[in-house]
Amino acid sequence: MENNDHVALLHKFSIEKKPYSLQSISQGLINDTFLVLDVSRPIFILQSVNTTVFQNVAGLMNNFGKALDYLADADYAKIELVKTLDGDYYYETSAGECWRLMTYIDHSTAYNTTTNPIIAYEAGRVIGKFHQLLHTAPIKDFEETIPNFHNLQLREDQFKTALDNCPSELKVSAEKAIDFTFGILAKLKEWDQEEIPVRLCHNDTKLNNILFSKHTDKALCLIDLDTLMKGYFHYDFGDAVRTVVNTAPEDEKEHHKITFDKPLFEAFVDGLSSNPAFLTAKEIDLLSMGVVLMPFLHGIRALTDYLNGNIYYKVAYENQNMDRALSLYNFTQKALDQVPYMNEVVKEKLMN
Ligand code: GN1
Ligand code: MG
Repeated sequence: MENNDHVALLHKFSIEKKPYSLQSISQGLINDTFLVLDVSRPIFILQSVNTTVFQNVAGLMNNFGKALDYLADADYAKIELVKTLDGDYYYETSAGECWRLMTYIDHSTAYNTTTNPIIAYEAGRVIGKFHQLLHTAPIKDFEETIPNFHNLQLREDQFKTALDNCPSELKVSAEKAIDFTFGILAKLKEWDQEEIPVRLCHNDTKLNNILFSKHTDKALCLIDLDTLMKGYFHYDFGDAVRTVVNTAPEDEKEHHKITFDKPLFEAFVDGLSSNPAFLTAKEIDLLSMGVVLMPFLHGIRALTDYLNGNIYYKVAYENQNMDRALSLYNFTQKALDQVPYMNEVVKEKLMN
C-alpha cells in the first residue's frame, strides 16, 4: 500500500485531517503495524489485523474496547482506540482488510531483550498490575479470539498432522527438533493443570509487548491485546520469563548466547510480588512449568509452520521458523534445568 492510501485510510477515522506520514514497524509476526507521525511527532499506531489468524475481528475488537475500560489506573498508561467516522472500533476495506487506529503513548519504548534488572522488575510489576486491573472483568464477556491458543494437545495434533503431510526432506532437516518435541511432550503431560483458576490473560506477554518510559525505565502498560482471553496465569508468567531472562533473541542461531539469567528472573519475580498478593498456592506451584511450557509451545508452533511451508508466521528467510524452533527449544531445555531453582524463588517471594 502506498503512503497516500494509508493517509486516505486514516481519514476513515475520527481524527483531524492533516498530512500525516507513516513508518512501518516490522517487529510483529502476525499483523502489519505503522507509526503515524504528525510532522515528526508520533501520535497514532495504525494496524491491520491479520484476518487469517484472527477470524472474528469484531469479537476481538470488542474484547479490546472492553479491556481498556478496566485497564484504567493512575499507574497504568491508557491506550485509546480511535473510532471510525461510523463509530466503529475498526474499518473494513472493500478488500476485507481490517484496520484499527490507537493513540501512541508518548516517550515510550519497547525492548526485544534486556540485561537490565530494572526492566525485568518493571515487566513483572506491570504484568501483575494488568492482572489485578482485569480481575473484576467477567471472563464470559470476552470472546476466545483464538480458541485453544495455548492448548498443548492442539499443538501436538497440529504438529503430527504437519509431520504426516510434509515432504520427507523437510522431516530429515528437522530431525533434531522433531526428536526434542516428542521428549518434551511426554514430560509436559506429566504436569497436572487442574484446579487452578481461569483468568483473563494477555496470552502474549513477551517483553516487546510491554511499553516502558524512555526516561525512567518504568513499565507503562501492555500492548497487543489481540489474544486477551481466558487462560492460566502461568501462560503470562512463562511467556514473559522466556523473553526477560534470555538475553538473546527468540531466533538466536548461536545457542551458547541463549541464557537463563538468574538475577533477571529474581528481579522479574520481585516486580510481580510488589503487587498485592493474588495468586493461589497451586498457581504458584505451576509457575515454573509455565516457563517450560511457553517456549516449548512457541517452538512446536514454529516447527509446525516450518513443516507446513511457512504459512502462519511472517519469515524473513526460508529456514527462519526452524531457527526459531531450535532456539526456543534450547531455551526450553535451559528452563527445564532451572525448575527446582525457579520453584524455590517463586515460593520464597510469592507465598505469603
Ligand atoms: C506472534 O505477532 P506477534 O509477535 O505479536 C504470536 C505469538 C508469538 C510471537 C512470537 C497470534 O505474535 O504467539 O509469541 O508471534 N501471535 C499469534 O514472537 O500467533
Ligand atoms: Mg501478538
